[in-house]
Parts: sequence; C-alpha cells; structure tokens
Amino acid sequence: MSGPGLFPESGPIIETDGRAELHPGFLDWRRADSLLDALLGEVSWEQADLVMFGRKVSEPRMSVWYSPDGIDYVYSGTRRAAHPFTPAVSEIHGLVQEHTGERFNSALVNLYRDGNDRLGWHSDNEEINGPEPVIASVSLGAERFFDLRHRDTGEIRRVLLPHGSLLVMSGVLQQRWVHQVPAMKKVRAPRVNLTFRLVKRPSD
Ligand SMILES: O=C(O)CCC(=O)C(=O)O
Ligand SMILES: [Mn+2]
Repeated sequence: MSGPGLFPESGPIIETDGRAELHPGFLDWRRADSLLDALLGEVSWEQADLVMFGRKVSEPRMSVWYSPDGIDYVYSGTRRAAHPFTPAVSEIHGLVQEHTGERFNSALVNLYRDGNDRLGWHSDNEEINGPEPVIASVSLGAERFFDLRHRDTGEIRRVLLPHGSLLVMSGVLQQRWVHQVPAMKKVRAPRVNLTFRLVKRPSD
C-alpha cells in the first residue's frame, strides 16, 4: 500500500460483509490506451432517463447495456435494451474472464464525459444480478474516485480507480454496502467503465 487505502497497489479494499479487490495493473497502459480509443470510437452511447420520486430525470453520464443473450436490464423504472458486444467490449470480456476465472455474459458500459458526470449511491442488487453477484469492473481513462459505504455502520472506503485497473466485487457486498462515483469538477478527460456481470432472465 502506498497510502491509507487510497492508492493501493493491489489487493483487497473490503473483506468484511462482502469483498472488493483492486487489480491496478490489469491492463498495461498501451493496451488500456488503445482499448479506450476503440471504445470511444465504436460504442453508440445512450442517454438513459430514470424515474425518481415520480419525475423523469436524465442520468448524468452516458451508458450502454451489452448482453449477447438478449437479456434486457431493468432498474429504477428504466429498461435498457440488450446489444451484442462490440469488438473492444468482447476483447476486454475475454481478458476479464481469463484473469478472474469467472464467467460473465453481460456488461453495463458507462461513459463519464468529464468530472461533472457521476453515479450516485446504489448497489447492484437487482434480481437479475442474483443474490451474491461477482461484478468485474474495468476502468479506462480519467482517474475517478470510487466510494463504498456500509449500509449499517456508515463506514466509507474511498479508492482512486486507475486507467487499466480491474475492481472485483463479490459475496454479499451488494447487500451490505452501497457504492458511488462522485463528481470531480476539475477532471476534464473522459472515463469509460465496464462492469461485467453474469445475469439470468428475471423470473417475472
Ligand atoms: O463507474 C464505476 O466505476 C462504477 C459503475 C457502477 O457502479 C455500475 O455501473 O453499476
Ligand atoms: Mn454499481
């Protein structure tokens, strides 16, 4: 560790009530640069609208839901249509499966255009993700904070997610902790994040 948990070289960030583990050098810089360029060029970003307190609001970021099996993703009153993987998403998918030894069949890909784009407190606890999902989250581009907050104790862990890093969340983490990507107004550069998941068709 090179700091009090903020810039960990590698390893666990959370080991109680679920697990979160950071692999900063998952992709070397050259590969991370070329995959970021490829994604910025080939992804058809969508602006999703959520329903919050009965009002429609636009998410402060762009995103796309990839599920080659054609399973749509429904959350916060919005339905995200399934798309087949693009070549770069497919390449990263292969690397993530190889590195983790886990199988994933979908990815939510987010574009934070600059430091004003953000993602509020939430957990990935929808039925489609299953009760103890393994979620593998790849970061490319601008470094952004990622915060985890324990639902009962209020404890907060903050990490900076580097270009080319992989964060793996597992166990009961989505039940016991929430997470967010806060705004960082000074950041001018874009960041792309891919969260790989193993989803099943909802039983409704
Ligand atoms: O951008 C990130 O690092 C997190 C993304 C995330 O939490 C999500 O897509 O559910
Ligand atoms: Mn999430």
